[in-house]
Amino acid sequence: MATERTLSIIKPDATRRNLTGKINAKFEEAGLRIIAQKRIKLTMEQAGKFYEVHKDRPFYGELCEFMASEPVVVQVLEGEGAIAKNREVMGATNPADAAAGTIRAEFAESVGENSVHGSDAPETAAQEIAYFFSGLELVG
Ligand code: RTP
Ligand code: MG
Repeated sequence: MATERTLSIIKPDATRRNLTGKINAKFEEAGLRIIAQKRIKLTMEQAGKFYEVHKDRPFYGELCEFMASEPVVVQVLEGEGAIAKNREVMGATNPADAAAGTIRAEFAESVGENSVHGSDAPETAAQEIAYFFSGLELVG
């Protein structure tokens, strides 16, 4: 399997509870290397553009407000099959369905406030990484 990069976001419910270190430990234990990372506060406009794919879903407004409510940590994870591996470590969107030991099973508060985001495919990973990071910030 090829080395990949994926975009991860530690969401406001997790940064608020000081869970960044515990979540990063899960990534690193799974063999994902954090090759870029920064803490930022999204505007509503930036959150809306990031989640534009969901703009017609009923939860879109709530999702954007949540993502812009408090700081997030955006990061790039690198490793063998990083996109799928990250989603495995994250667990299912709804923490009630997430496998034991996953980030969402351990830390998520609800289906909306679910602690982490991870890209879902190579094309979206490339777009999402470019949304937050310049090439010079990616030190593999
Ligand atoms: P993400 O994009 O954040 O990594 O999460 P995901 O792929 O597991 O889930 P997705 O379907 O892409 O949904 C994006 C985010 O929208 C919020 N959501 N709320 N209230 C709801 O029913 C609902 N459904 C989704 C979650 O924050 C989800 O992660
Ligand atoms: Mg998604």
